[in-house]
Amino acid sequence: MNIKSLAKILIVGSVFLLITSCNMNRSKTEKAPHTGALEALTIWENQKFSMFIHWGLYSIPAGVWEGEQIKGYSEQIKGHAKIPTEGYRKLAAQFNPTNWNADSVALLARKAGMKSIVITAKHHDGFCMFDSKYTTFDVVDATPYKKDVLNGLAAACKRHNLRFGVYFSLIDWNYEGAVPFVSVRNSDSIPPLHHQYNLNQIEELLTNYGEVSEIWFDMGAPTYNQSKEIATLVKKIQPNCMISGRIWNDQGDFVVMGDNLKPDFKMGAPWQTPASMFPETWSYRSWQQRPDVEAKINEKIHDLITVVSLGGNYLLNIGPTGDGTIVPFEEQVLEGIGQWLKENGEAIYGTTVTPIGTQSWGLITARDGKLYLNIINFPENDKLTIEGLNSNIKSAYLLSDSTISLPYSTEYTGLEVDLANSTNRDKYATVVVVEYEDELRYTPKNVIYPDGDGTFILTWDNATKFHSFSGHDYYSTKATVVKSRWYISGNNKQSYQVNIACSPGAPEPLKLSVNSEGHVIPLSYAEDSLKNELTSHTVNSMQLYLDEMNVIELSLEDKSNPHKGLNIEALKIEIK
Ligand code: H79
Repeated sequence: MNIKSLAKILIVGSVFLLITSCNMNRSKTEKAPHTGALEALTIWENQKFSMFIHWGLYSIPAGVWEGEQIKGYSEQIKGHAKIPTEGYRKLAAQFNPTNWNADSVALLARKAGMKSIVITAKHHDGFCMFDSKYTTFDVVDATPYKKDVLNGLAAACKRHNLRFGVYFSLIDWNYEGAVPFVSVRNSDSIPPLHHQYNLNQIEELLTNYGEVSEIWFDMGAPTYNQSKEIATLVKKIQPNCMISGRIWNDQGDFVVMGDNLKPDFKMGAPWQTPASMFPETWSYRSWQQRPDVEAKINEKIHDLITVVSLGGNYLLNIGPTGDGTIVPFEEQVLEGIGQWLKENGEAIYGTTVTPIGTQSWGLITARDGKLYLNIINFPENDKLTIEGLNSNIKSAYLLSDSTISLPYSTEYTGLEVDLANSTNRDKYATVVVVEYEDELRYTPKNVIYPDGDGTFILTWDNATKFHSFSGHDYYSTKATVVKSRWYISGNNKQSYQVNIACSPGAPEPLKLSVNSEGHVIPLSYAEDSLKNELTSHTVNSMQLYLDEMNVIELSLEDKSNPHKGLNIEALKIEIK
């Protein structure tokens, strides 16, 4: 965008800064404001790996209707096969899952290394897997099974030390007060009667099943007020229950990626990838090809590592059959992941994101003083390199066997670990631990050096951007930039002048932080903010002690909504 066509201007207020050391470990996502919420969010973020269960009446036809294999997600067979509501309701008479054993399911989740289970309380078909007093189309009133599935699973989760969450679709193909089924686009509006019905059932879910770790809303196109009202109700009953971003209108606590999608960019809000065993379906499909368990274990371990290395949670789904049997293939996949985690879980649980991006050989996770190099493609020359890493390295060894120490060298361009004598290689992902002293020192590729006049020029283009998702339904959701960051390579000059000119889409108070918390420059809009040109405003001379490597971040001052974007069109920050 032409800088001259910018509409609004903002300038910095004055502030004197005292800069201490740069700590690049502090690259966690920004958290919600009050302590209880922050704690609940941290617990949720630290789960890393959880079980999703798609199970309901649709598990009985299992992707076949009137002898025909029905394409499209099998949990939506009513929509895909255009089954009339009366006919679909009759499935309830067949629901008697004698093989369902909530304890076995919970134990399988434990064995897989999962920390919670999220089950479909109600999917788009409107059938409730819990005893709802607002409908008879539920597992207790309408089936020969007569038992409340959620109740049994919540109790089993408690017994086996797992957190318990529920999936709840905001659309309903059974409820008379809902918009009649139009298409499997599933993004219909929600009439007032249906909204009230949802609120009633959400209240039941959060009242009758003990602590609910997350409520996973999905689809529909609620209004802003409807989303807000649902979120308020959830927090009123269970303040620590995490709300999925598919409540829409920025009312969720965490962002949900599209089905089976991982971000290929950095995230600046808590987030999760929901994944199915095969992208074709979530619920059981009798004709699903399940060719190769090991290949699937490999795929899912790599996805888990990728998601965690980007700071997210991985929610991996199983689809039990109509009689409650866990599909053996799915059980084997989970056990395979669990075995890997048993040896390598230290590289996953409680880890943080590093500023070091994806490497050709794999992905990096971290905790204080340690980097975990998760090798996905073994380098042919047995050399694992991280360009730009200049920390004081203490040791390098295999996570699975710390007695095997690996030779390493630190050249001026970065770190190189020699894998030649690491014989103990994992068939899915080998993890190398690198321990370092002091802080993590890393020079990213987009580091900014002073220009010929000794000025650092920070723009929207040379920023590292951190994203969230914002939208009013599945299809309108777009990535927003919630934070931008610059790495600048400084010297010890003590007095820098900072000039900022910025064109926001809508004026919101911003803040610029220098080298982590505590050194914040509040930004306010200038009186003349409707000028037509982005002119450079010489503001204040301030004392800025720059380290060798410095992290400058721009974000909204008000962080109460983690999804709200900066809404910036163009920006120029000069530090000279
Ligand atoms: O419960 C599962 C799905 O039934 C539900 N969300 C997950 C967790 C869902 N309902 N509607 N949608 C998802 C809309 C999804 C649409 C798309 Fe696609 C998924 C568009 C692209 C990927 C499915 C596959 C439809 C087209 C291709």
